[in-house]
Amino acid sequence: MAEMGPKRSLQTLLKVNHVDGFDCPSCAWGDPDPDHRKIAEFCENGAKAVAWEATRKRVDAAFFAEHSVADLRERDGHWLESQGRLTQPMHLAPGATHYAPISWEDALALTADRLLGLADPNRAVFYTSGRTSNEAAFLYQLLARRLGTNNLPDCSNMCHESSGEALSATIGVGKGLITISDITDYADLIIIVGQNPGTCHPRMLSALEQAKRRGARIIAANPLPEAGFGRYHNPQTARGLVGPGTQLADRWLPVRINGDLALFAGLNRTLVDREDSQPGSVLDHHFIDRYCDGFEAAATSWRALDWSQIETMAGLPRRLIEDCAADVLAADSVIVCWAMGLTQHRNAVATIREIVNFLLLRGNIGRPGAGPAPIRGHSNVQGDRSMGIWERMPQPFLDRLRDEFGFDPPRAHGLDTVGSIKAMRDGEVDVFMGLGGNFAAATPDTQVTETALANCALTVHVATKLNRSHLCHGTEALLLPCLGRTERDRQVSGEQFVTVEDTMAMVHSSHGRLLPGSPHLRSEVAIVADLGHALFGDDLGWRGMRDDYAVIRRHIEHVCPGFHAYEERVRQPGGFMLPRAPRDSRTFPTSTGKAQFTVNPPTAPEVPPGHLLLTTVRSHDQFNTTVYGLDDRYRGIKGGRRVVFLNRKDLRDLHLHDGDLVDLISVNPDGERRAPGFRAVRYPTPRGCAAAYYPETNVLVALDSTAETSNTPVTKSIVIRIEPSDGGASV
Ligand SMILES: Nc1nc2c(c(=O)[nH]1)N[C@H]1C(S)=C(S)[C@@H](COP(=O)(O)OP(=O)(O)OC[C@H]3O[C@@H](n4cnc5c(=O)[nH]c(N)nc54)[C@H](O)[C@@H]3O)O[C@H]1N2
Ligand SMILES: Nc1nc2c(c(=O)[nH]1)N[C@H]1C(S)=C(S)[C@@H](COP(=O)(O)OP(=O)(O)OC[C@H]3O[C@@H](n4cnc5c(=O)[nH]c(N)nc54)[C@H](O)[C@@H]3O)O[C@H]1N2
Ligand SMILES: [Mo]
Repeated sequence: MAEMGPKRSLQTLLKVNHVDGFDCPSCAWGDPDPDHRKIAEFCENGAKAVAWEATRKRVDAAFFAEHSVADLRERDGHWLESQGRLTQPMHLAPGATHYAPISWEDALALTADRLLGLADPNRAVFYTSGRTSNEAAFLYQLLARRLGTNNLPDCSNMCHESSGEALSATIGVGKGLITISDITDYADLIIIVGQNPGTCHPRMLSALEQAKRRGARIIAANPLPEAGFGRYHNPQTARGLVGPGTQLADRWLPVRINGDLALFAGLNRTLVDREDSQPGSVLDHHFIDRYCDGFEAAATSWRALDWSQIETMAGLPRRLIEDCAADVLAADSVIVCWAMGLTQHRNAVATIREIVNFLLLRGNIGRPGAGPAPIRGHSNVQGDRSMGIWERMPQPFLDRLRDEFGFDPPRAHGLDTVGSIKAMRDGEVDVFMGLGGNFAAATPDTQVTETALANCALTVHVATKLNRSHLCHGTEALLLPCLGRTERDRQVSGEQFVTVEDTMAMVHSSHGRLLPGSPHLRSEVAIVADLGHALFGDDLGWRGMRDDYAVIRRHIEHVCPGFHAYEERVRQPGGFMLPRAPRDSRTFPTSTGKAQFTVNPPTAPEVPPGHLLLTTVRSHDQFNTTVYGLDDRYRGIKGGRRVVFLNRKDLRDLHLHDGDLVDLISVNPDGERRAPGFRAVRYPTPRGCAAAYYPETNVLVALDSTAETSNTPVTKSIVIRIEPSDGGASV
């Protein structure tokens, strides 16, 4: 209410996730079918995201005249975004101290001029954050490839890339296989690993509550006892407001940070042992024989596992793992949900492959209430990938793009997020463009990344609000303000809607309802289309695509698999579901045509004596680098974000007390990195395991520290040392 005022609040919030409204700009959780939606189909954090965008505060030309870039660099991210919405294009001239107004035409001409002047199109990088609509994303990748580069890094490189890698290699499709009704109506057992739905996907709790009422069991594996797993009061039912609440998780496994591969290997070992002693009682032999390859090698590796090693790595006693296996055996259908607690480790891809093994053993794929469920982060991060935002799109996609538009897209793989930072650092990039996001704050090795961005000749950001990345500028910089999800988008042919895909692969439309925050704002689609026109004239029909987004959807229909009759189907209430062959027909489009069992020996980061493993998490008052406030209600933190959660015994061993000020020092092959001034908080983390908030901790993550094959920065298992602080830093 403070951000939007009462009338605007009601007008806006009652349109969130409704058939005639807009898709919530927060997380990627799906919507119930149109008949089952509530009047208020949003959560507390969705409301914050909407209010943040629909605020009445403005960052206009006067603001930039008042604040130099150097001034603004002294402010934290929370302050920057709190100043309000960007209102008009701004330009930072070479050597200038302040951003100054520029016309749209000049801004786009300048960008086009620099891009056309590149010695090689691969000296440009086009970053995307996952809030971008399908239409804007499709145009953006088209623009990059028309220019001649596959340098399309995105936030997914830091997010579910490991899930995509593991799932494509084993089941042939890089997406999750479930829908909401698999949870609410069918699953007997739901395992939630490395995910904090209470904060990050709050509407998932309603689905879990329904599953519980039907008798499903829930297991949570998490080093932290997250609030959502305990007593849950559904704020949207009368019972939830007054009743005793539901205990959501039947079992909580306080796994060690990065102990999940060992945990699932231990579970698989237990299942195979039981099968060996009672043949035919555990495994789905029909499924394994007919649909899978590689079972024998995997089974042999499990039989050879050493239990004491598993217990140490997982930080869990064998008994507990065997109890879980008993839950698994009692369940006809099992879903495993996961998020960043699994994807941001060195062995992340192996861990997720091991989860696939676990599901394959009992045929928990391709039937109701079963399957892998990577729960995506940004509201359209999955859609952006479907549209071709990826530095490594498969050749058939590029062929279709060629056939549709009549130019030959580049074939060599482009740069991902970490690759882009390295290339910028090494002076191999001249132009960085960001379609949303906060590249400087979200990526690892903050100091290196900020210097890397400064190495560019031109940095261009399409954004709704001011953030750190806009202040880590190249020699010259542009800030291009765009419409948000909540706002009306009017083009020549009339009012437009955009489309998005949620984590359940449901594609639906999103209609902004508010008047734009400033008359100068342009839609992301219009900005990209106009840049395309400035670059190439109307060769690919950029104008027509800008004027009527249905024209873009017609192209998408021809280029992106699963989008036939796009316009018609997306206009149906609730939209349509994209095909996922393993779910639909137990077809596995892998290289062998079968689902692959894999061998994944458990590994764990080496932690020298006196050191700890640090995981970086989100508070209840933030959306990624957007910090709404300084509290984390569910974890009992108030008024500050520079805190480090530590086990009681670790505190004692370090001769520290709750409330002491400490520095965090990460230990990397190329040297140490320090994050000063954190308040120690006693917390029930496992021994040797610490937690602190992201993005403040990204200074600690070495650029070279990435997951095997997915190249995702290792932000959830950082080896650190803790020292008393000299008190020099702010808290
Ligand atoms: N309110 C809110 N919603 C969001 C976001 C937000 O910032 N705020 N971000 C969005 C985005 S982009 C994403 S990707 C998702 C992120 O959603 P999550 O992945 O749920 O968010 P994180 O805070 O990164 O939390 C990871 C969880 O994994 C646990 N964890 C950490 N290390 C390990 C480990 O080694 N093993 C296991 N088993 N667990 C571990 C942490 O304790 C925490 O509960 O949320 C989306 N939704
Ligand atoms: N240490 C650590 N690092 C992490 C993570 C972690 O768990 N730990 N998580 C990683 C993950 S999962 C992710 S997804 C990334 C997130 O990385 P990003 O997606 O790059 O970051 P966000 O903070 O989501 O971006 C916020 C900015 O987006 C802009 N914005 C908001 N809405 C819109 C819009 O509608 N259009 C446009 N054009 N701009 C908009 C605003 O200017 C806002 O400041 O961070 C990663 N980094
Ligand atoms: Mo994410």
